Amino acid sequence: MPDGAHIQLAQSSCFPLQKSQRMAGFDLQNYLNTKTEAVNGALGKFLPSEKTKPSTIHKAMRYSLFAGGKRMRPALCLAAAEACGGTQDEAMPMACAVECIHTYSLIHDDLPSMDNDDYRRGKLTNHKVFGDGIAVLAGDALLTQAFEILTHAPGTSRYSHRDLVLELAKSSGSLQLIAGQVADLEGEGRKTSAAQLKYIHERKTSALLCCSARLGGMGANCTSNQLKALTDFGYHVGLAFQIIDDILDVTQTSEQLGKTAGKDTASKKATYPSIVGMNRSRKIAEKLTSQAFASLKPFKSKGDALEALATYLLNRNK
Ligand code: GRG
Repeated sequence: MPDGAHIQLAQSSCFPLQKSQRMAGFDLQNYLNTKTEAVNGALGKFLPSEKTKPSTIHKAMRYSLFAGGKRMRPALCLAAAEACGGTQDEAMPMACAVECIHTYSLIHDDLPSMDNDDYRRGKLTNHKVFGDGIAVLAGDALLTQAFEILTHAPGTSRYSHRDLVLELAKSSGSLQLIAGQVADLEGEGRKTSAAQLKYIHERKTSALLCCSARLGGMGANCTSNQLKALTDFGYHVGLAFQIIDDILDVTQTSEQLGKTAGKDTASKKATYPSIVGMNRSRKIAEKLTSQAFASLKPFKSKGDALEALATYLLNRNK
């Protein structure tokens, strides 16, 4: 099994949000392990092997892709598909595509010209191992690979293949993911308001998490009401995810996170804890998670995996 296939869930939580009675029987650890293994297997098949020439680029792509990420975006995609009555196999190309986009963004974000990080996913960053040039290309290649993988998702009666491509392109393009990164870069060293920070979080983080859930639903031919519910869910979970990420940067060690901790404080970056304080940040993340739960009502018990994922994302320790 590739590295990182098993994820250890947080043992304790400082958050009061509890699992509902129905959810108490849901084995998220097993769910995540199963999904991660399936996603890693599919990614391994979709990507050219390390031996394929030019082997340096395929080694570099696989190095970061299999470095042990939590696979939250694919898990949300697969869980959303299941909530809408779809199958894992149908949703897999979309789950793999969002993970390729996510990994590309991490490789580029770590470059010296961006966040300049030495560690990611518990390993040296891509450019530290392969050099800046190959790291740029590995990110580019994963971005392109995502759309190639998406061609394996044929579309449904409600959503054409074009709709799926548009969804991924819009979420990762200059109005969303890239826009968030631009605002982040341009905000460095400047006073950032809570509204500006929300703008960054919506685009840098929430957009791709939301897209993951929406693609899962679309691939399962969801109704427009289900798509709206998944959009609300993904948006709120995405914002909560980034606030927790900001909190963990302060409270956890580099070893626990697998990347350099305390960077936001050291670089005087605007974060929720720095703007509204730690307690208020936690309360906001909890409220966002409650709002995400509320969007799941139409799915009844079929939304259990999504609810469990949202709870995990709130309580995670890495
Ligand atoms: C397009 C270069 C470029 C950047 C876009 C996504 C992004 C903006 C930058 C990456 C760094 C960052 C702080 C992103 C915010 C989202 C986030 C918290 C990513 C980390 O996601 P996890 O915790 O990572 O799911 P793993 O490694 O577990 O997959």
